[in-house]
Amino acid sequence: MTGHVGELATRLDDAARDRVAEQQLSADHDLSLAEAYAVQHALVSRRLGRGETRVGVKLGFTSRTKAAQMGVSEVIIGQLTSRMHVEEGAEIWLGAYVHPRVEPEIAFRLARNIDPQLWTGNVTEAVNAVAPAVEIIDSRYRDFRFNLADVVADNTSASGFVVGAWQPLPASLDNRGMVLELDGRLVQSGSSSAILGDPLRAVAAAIRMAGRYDIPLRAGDVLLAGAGTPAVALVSPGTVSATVSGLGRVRFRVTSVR
Ligand code: OOG
Ligand code: MG
Repeated sequence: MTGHVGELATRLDDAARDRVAEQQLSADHDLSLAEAYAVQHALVSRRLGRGETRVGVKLGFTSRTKAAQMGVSEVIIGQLTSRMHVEEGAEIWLGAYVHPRVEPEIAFRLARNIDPQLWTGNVTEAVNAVAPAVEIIDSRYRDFRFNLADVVADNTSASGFVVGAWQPLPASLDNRGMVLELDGRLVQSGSSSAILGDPLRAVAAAIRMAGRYDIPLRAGDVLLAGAGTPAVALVSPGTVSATVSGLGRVRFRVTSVR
């Protein structure tokens, strides 16, 4: 590869730290998917080196409307760290981000450490709880634009996540309404079936992809299945909430003053 994995990871890490959008890596690097995941690992390692811990994984582009919004058509996996976790009801500061967006998600909790090579394919053995969630994505790239390798290298725009009350896994999770509201105003609505036809399929997809790209899966980890609708830009203070029918609502606040 021309350029170095560590150097590219530093570029993206600095962009997040300085909250200044960076030029797409694809402008001067033709990264393969494997190289892009190597950059993602280096980026996450930098966070771990600062004392953050790995707390889960997330899928991207599991929903067609979401993939269409970004012009990317392949499912990707990213890594969640402790610093990205936002408590339900807590307040985030807009100034901490480059150009944040929010999207309604479904979160699963891993029931055990999973070795993808040994996994039997039984979803109910892999996860033991589900919750409504909001993902805060924040591309480190200019204009929130990227190709597949760019967004993989940038840890799939992972920036924050808020998880509501955990509950036992119901028999089915498809065909559930998913709604995103800003200050009580409906801004997106969709169905959980948009997520790979059934969000439970996201569990299998995440395990497969974690195996392929060497991402650990541990008991208690959060697994974000991917947005059920396109994302919405977060530009002003207020309250963000996501509701998933039958799973309830999760809420947090946004402020423009520190
Ligand atoms: C990439 C992340 C996609 C999802 O839920 O589909 C994603 C992006 O859109 O910036 O998190
Ligand atoms: Mg997402």
